[in-house]
Amino acid sequence: MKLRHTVVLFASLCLGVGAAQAQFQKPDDAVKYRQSALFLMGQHFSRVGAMAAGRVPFDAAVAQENMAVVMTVSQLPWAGFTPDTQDVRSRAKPNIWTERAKFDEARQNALNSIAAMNNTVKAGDLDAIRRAFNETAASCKACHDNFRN
Ligand code: ASC
Repeated sequence: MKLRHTVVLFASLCLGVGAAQAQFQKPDDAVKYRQSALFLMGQHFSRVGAMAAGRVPFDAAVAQENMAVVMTVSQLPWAGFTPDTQDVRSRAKPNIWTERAKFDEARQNALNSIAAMNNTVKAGDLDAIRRAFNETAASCKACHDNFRN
């Protein structure tokens, strides 16, 4: 099952971000899709975080590669938050759908911080990366606090 998710996500990435607009065969697939994308974002974001926190040595090229993945994959989860997934068991809170404008704003804040952090990572100043990482992590957390159980 895990492998199948990975294959689906990989195929979607190959097709480009437009694939994020794809219809899902069933609500369960939409949930798996968004969870897979958010899981990958977390994996790659935290690799940069480990450098920002000094847990692993800073390597500019590795940081850039990881941020490039975060930039691409962060386009994907949102298409999986379809209203028909409200009955699927997950940590998503119902106010995602009742306060959609607020949810979309939280998403945009996160995407903006990710883009700003990507520029910082490209520039390579570790102190600035640390600040950008903290801001991005705060934007992830704000969305989780409001919209995730
Ligand atoms: C991460 C990750 C998140 C965010 C969040 C920030 O590395 O996987 O979901 O940062 O924990 O508070």
